[in-house]
Amino acid sequence: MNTESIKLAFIKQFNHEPIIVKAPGRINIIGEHTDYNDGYVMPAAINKAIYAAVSRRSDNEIHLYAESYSESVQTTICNLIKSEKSWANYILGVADQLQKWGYNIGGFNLYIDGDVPLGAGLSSSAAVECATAYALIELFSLSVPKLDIAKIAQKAEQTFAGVNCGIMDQFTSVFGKKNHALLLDCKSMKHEYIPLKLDGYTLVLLNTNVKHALVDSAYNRRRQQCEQGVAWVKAKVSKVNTLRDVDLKMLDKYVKPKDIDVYQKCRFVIEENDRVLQAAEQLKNGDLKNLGLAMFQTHYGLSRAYRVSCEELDFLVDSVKKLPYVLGARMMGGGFGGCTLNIVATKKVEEFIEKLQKAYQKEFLIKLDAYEVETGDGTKLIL
Ligand code: GAF
Repeated sequence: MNTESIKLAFIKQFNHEPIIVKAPGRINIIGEHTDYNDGYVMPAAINKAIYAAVSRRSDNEIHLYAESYSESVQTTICNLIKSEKSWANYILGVADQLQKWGYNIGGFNLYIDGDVPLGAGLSSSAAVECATAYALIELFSLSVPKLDIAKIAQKAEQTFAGVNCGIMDQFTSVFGKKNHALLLDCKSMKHEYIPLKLDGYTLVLLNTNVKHALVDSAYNRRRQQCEQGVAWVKAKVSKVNTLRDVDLKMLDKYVKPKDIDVYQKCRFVIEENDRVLQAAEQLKNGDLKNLGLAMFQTHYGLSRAYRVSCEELDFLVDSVKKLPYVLGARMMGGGFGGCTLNIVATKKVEEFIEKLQKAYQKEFLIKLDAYEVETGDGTKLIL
């Protein structure tokens, strides 16, 4: 996929010259389901991206075309409501939010394509939102701070896609930096770039190619449970506002007696925040061995306590635990399918992929896709 081919496809569709924006997908090294709890995350942008090509229209209409679906949607900027086509909602949601934030936009043509695998937990949706936001900002010469671009994109996902997501995916798509992980404090929104030095090791994604039903409602339910836990603590300790302010003692005292399920979920988040801070130090010190162990612990917690894993993800993580050349592995993103992230000795990557593909095919009769991950830069104008 390159700038020229996207430009030509746009011209074929709309008969105009476009400007083009590229927004990356992301991996998350550690810090899962912590972002909407004001916690810590450590993701990185990847070299797979969504491209949005746009041009102005002289009327108030919005004409969209998605290459991956060979589908188009048309509406107007005065009638921004949810579409039946879910891909269009990520774009319309952003146009709606820009207006709600007080930015003036006119009619536009938008063509979208990309190589972020869809539904694989690599944040293709956040990449679509960030690409759209950035493209419209350029097209209508708006001045929007970078952090607000991420927030507008996040709000679009919440309102038009119905997922009450945190800020991690959109933040990473906007702020990502090649060869670096991002340590983000989702409470203060302060971030730090940590060089991703993997001497002799490679990050490999294994895509289960499954996405189990009701992912969005299960995600929203987890968030509600965390909020319920906070409410029970807050009733006794008024200074508490999010799980970030809660410690394990408070949890044991005020949440455990009320609901063991809510307790386990809150506990996972508090422990995961600690793991992220330790993992950041481990990465800085080149201690990949302990970083890998932390990833296994995160997976265990996501599977048993937070309960957002599935058979296929658990199988992949369990299968690699025994391999001496794999330092760590875990499911990534919202859960219930998508990819596992693995730290694998570079010289064993081929053997690793072949082995897992065979085992997975045998167990589930499903093809396992595998990608070696490279990091990439955040959202930018490329034409
Ligand atoms: C999804 C959400 F979009 C993120 O905000 C984050 O909560 C993640 O799941 C889980 O860590 O990707």
